[in-house]
Amino acid sequence: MKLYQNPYSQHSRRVVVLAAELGLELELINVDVRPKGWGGENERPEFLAKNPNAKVPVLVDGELTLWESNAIMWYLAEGHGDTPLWSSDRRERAEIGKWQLWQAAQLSVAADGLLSERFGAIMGGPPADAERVGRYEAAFHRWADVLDGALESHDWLACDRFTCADIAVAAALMQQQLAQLPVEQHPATQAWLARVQQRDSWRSTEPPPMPSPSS
Ligand SMILES: N[C@@H](CCC(=O)N[C@@H](CS)C(=O)NCC(=O)O)C(=O)O
Repeated sequence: MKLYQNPYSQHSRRVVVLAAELGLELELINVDVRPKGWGGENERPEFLAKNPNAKVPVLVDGELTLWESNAIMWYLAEGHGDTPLWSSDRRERAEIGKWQLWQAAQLSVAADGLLSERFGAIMGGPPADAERVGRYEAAFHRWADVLDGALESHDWLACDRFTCADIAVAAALMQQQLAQLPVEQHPATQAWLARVQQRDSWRSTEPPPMPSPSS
């Protein structure tokens, strides 16, 4: 199986961490991903044929070409057979999937927004817009409060064990430093993130230091 991805992308990372947890070999193909209009490989016709959204990750498994990181996670987890990271029980699947959908719809929007404001400025884009940063930060705190609430009395997000839910949500926070995500103001979330980051699957998939804007 081939995964078109970028090592600094939160959406790619959740798939790569899951593959490491499952002991799955994926052929990683790095895509130079840039915002629309910046001439990235993600805008080339051959990539758009795989994902018309011009986004990573994309999994290619024989005849199947699949985009959306959480759909890829479900495909890999189900293909692996019985794994505690996912479930054959429909209630558990719903509980785990709920967090993955929440990550995509809520948390990642705030985290990606802060990253694009702050990192975009470093990369030569327009300076961060204070009003937009304020809105994304307020949204980030709102969603991190939800995480704190779930994690105050539980070590993991779903089913009282480490699952796809923890991988998907933790990956959304992978650019904590660069995006200046205020995770430290959310103690239960910070402690849980440290637990995820101690896992071999997280450590072994850590991206190399970010190249400087001039290189
Ligand atoms: N919901 C998508 C989000 C994918 C996404 O936003 N990927 C970013 C990289 S982290 C991307 O390729 N951005 C390029 C663009 O938006 O033009 C998923 O979970 O796969």
